[in-house]
Amino acid sequence: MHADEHDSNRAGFSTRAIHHAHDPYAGAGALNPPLYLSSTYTFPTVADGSARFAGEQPGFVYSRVGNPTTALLEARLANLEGGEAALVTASGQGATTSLLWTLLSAGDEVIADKTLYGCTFAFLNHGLSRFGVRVRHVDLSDPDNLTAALTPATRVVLFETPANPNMRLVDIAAVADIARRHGAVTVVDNTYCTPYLQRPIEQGADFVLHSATKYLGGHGDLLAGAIVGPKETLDQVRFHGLKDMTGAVLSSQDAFLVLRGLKTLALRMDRHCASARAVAEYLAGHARVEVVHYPGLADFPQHALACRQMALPGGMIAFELKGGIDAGRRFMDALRLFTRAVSLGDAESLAQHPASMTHSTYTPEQRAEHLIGEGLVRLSVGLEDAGDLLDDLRQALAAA
Ligand code: 3LM
Repeated sequence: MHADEHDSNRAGFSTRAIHHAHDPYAGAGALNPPLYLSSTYTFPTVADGSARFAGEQPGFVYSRVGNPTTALLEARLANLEGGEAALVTASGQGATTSLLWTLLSAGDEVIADKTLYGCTFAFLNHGLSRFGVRVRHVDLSDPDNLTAALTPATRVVLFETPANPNMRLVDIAAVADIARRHGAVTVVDNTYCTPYLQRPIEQGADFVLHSATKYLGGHGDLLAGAIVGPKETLDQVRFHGLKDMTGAVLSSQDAFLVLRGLKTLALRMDRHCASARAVAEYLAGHARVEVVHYPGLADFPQHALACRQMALPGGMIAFELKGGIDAGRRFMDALRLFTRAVSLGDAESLAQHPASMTHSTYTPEQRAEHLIGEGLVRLSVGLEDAGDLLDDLRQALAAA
């Protein structure tokens, strides 16, 4: 197939994840897109170089601004998220910081959900707030709270859904609608879902953030991030936030690996979700388990929203054992197949303790205020055989 035959949004998700924007018959006829290892690009004449710097001529200049391999990844991610354009970065953290440094100035205000990944929380509260940006945390699981909290200074509304680590959901369409009517932009961190499960821009959000380190790359062998949104603003992020302020540029080798990961994204997500459902149901029925937070469970408080907003309930689970964190520690130390590590979305199933690991950037008081339980255990359900995962949980729960 030539590239233009399957670029349209009529093609299915996996077809686009594998083919979009690369013509294997072009150039050398390579099935896989070339990996461009070049920091700089040539100008046929000084006039051409000047025109490229001025943005008046297409073409590459320097890889801090763009590279053909990262450009293909950007085209593919924009297509899969249903956005106008994308910009890839050296990490998810680089995506968050490059976007927010570009959108915000001193005197502006960010309204963020209660629960955020620990380093996003730290960037807002220990970073941006030192530069005259006001940060307020509001429980966005009830959109009416946003209506009450917005002020004329509110420029950005930021949230994750499901939130890392406690799995609270936010109604993207409702929150984006309220924010837009007040002149604020909505930024959704879609790391937990990927565009295979949830496409926030189609629901009214302005920007999507990703840690592509997770499911998009899918193999735990790289760090990468992405921003998807309107081209005009992403050009500002590229030429200012990324080029001048953060420099958090993705290497083309890692872009190549993310492109490889995307080819199997749908297959992997189906498997992650099916196994996570089996794990969540097993835990929910276990006498030693206090509570399980998984959007696919019928008694999950926001189950109806999950069914409406997510194609499948995802591969992440949070739960608490009876006996709190002491029991949780014994359980985690007894795991043999689940691996004790942070991060998520890898082939390997991972277990971690948010309060002392991913969310240790919050003080204990802040964790309480932000609904992050001290005893919470987080699982990223991987791609191993589900029966083996359940066997491991069974023996570790017995040991706890
Ligand atoms: C983690 N999370 O284990 P990178 N947004 C979300 C995330 O979960 C993350 C980022 C952004 C974890 C990483 S903790 C030390 C390890 C929702 C990362 C940041 O910069 O690519 O790590 O993405 O929850």
